[in-house]
Amino acid sequence: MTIHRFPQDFLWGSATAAFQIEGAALEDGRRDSIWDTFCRVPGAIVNGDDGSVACDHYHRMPQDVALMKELGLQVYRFSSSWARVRPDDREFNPAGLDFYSRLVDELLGAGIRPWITLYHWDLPAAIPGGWTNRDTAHRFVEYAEKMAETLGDRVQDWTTLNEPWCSSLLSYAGGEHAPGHTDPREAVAAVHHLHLAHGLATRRLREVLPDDASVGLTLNFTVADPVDPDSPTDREAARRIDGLQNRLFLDPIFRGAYPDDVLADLNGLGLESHIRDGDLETISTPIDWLGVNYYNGAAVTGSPDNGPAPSPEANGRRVGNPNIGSEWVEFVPRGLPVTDMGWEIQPDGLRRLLERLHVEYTGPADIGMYVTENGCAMPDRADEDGFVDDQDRIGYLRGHFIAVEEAIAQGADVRGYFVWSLLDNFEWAWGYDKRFGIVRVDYETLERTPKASALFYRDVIAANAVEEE
Ligand code: GBH
Repeated sequence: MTIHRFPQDFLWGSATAAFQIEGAALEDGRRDSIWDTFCRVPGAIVNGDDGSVACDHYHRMPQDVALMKELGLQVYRFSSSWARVRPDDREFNPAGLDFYSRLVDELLGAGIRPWITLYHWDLPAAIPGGWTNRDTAHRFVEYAEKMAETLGDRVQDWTTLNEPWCSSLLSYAGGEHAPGHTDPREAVAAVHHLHLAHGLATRRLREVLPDDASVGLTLNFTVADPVDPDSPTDREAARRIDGLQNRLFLDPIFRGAYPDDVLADLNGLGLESHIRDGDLETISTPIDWLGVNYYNGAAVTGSPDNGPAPSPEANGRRVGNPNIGSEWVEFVPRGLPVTDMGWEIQPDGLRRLLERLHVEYTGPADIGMYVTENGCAMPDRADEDGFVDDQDRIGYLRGHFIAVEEAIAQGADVRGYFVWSLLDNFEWAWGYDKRFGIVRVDYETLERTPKASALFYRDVIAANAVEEE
């Protein structure tokens, strides 16, 4: 039996996001975020679900932290809700700030390192124009500064944005995420303004935070393989998806420039018109680490002559196509096993991704990586005690842990891993239908029950090693 051992100071944790778990949507001064309003749009969310109660984490936070401690988590990645902290985009809300302060104290008391993300998609609805408006980047800096002043004495690890691909292309062109628009020109404006928000906030955080603070951001990646590696059009499809979903976000940050080939693919959508002098210097302010979210691989094909491919499915309905300028690219299943999301299970994609990022981006910048999200929705079935024997999720996690260890053995500087997610929670357009947790949540009673995967994860953390099956 092969045992894969992790470096001694490797960090093991789990991740959540405010809107997906907190609930208490209109309590203690919180106001609508764009996700609260989007949930009211008929048909936007499966079953008409919303975030008003979610996992009720806002009221059950101390018990949830106790649960993390039981599982042996060393670090907890959570997000703060901008709409709770500065509800109307005017005064800051003391009760909102106090919640995150109490959460941090609870974590530190339990010996768990707090890892904060400032933006996991719950933009205050009161901000005019959302991310199409350049001014939103400046509003974000004010919010980031306030959070740093409030928590900077206790929180070392700061993330500006989670997955700007989702908050730009999937939200303003794909229409699957709030605000649910399908306008490619709005999407490129959002891309640039999110980048700007990240760069400006990184600079401000460094001014406000103590010297040993660490600032980075989390991107989501698609490892796109050509269906036929010998087909020039399939290779072109793979280049385009890599450009649009990966390099469009990596290059401004690591190289201070948008990639030329992607600008050409987006020709006519006006991305350049949003760039002002100095923006790219700001955006490429050095970061201390890169957060890597990886869920699945994808095989791509298609041809511009075929016209637009059907857009990826949102929640059983087709909306816009997030692959702007490359709408003809088609994602095709290649017969691998899939999760309950229909996403193919391909741990080797994670190994390849980490090795590539190390060689092309984080290595040259001399920074490390963290896998800030990885996990799966599975068709869980609970027994009468609420226990889920999720051997399928264990298999998924085991395969991806091994992939991370193999990447490290090949020289990739990966310093930690966070399972998505601690709890079953509000899975965006899919509502409560899809369950990503290693802990089951009964949405009737809100009771939490660790699944078999949580117990497996506890053992992996304790051993700092994973066995091949
Ligand atoms: C993350 O986003 C989020 O950060 C988190 O909040 C969320 O709950 C979690 O993942 C689970 O969804 O074209 O079919 O190959 C996920 C980002 C981007 C991952 C699109 C899957 C491609 C699917 N997703 N990606 S496909």
